[in-house]
Amino acid sequence: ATRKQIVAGNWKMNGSKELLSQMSETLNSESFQADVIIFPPAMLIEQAVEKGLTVGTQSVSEYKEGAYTGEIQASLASSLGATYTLVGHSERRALYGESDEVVANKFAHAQEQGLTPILCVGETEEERESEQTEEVVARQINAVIEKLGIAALANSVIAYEPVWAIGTGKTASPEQAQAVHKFIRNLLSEQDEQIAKTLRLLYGGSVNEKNSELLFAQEDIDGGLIGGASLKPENFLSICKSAK
Ligand code: G2H
Repeated sequence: ATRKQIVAGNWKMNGSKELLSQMSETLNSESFQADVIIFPPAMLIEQAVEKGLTVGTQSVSEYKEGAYTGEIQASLASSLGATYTLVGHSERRALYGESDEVVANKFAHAQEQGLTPILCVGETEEERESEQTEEVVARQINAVIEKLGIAALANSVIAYEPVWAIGTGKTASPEQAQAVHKFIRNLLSEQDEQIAKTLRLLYGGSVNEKNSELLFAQEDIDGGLIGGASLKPENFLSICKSAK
């Protein structure tokens, strides 16, 4: 594929100033074919930007400002130099009750404030076993398209993360992942062929330095969203190098 791949490291609620220093030293001493993005805890965003990294937030509020204690403000993140945000990560959906509608609102607001959203979608184990994978993924993507129109996806990224593969050590096989990625690309091409061709689709869920190369070599997989393995500079470096 001609799409430039992305390797995104989602630290979740992990890491420290020290890890940020080690990570930036490791990454800054190399150059990559892929775009490498770090999603540290929000409090480290400014320092990560100062160290020359491309940075995103793990979540953003759907609101512009106001009485929303503890939320992350998109405009402020953007003014500190963040350029991406995750929206609808499965942990936000499952642990913080983010519905498809809330995720669509966050997607819209992030774009308004100049952040590129990475929309996370994926089925649970139960949904996969009852053969609802495609239905669930289509519903999650269509919630954004119905609210904003297909054109809004032009400046975005989608990450397919099967919930059963997240932090469990169980990775989708390259064939399983490719099948869902192809389904997503076909779904988009029914509405806009150009967007379907250019939109970058990441795979997430227990990606590590051993399985990344084969996953990233699949036709419709344009890189990965990495959790656990993004906390170890050497492992993350290998993953970044395996992307094209
Ligand atoms: C999925 C992924 C990163 P991990 O949440 O978003 O985490 O690689 O630890 O499964």
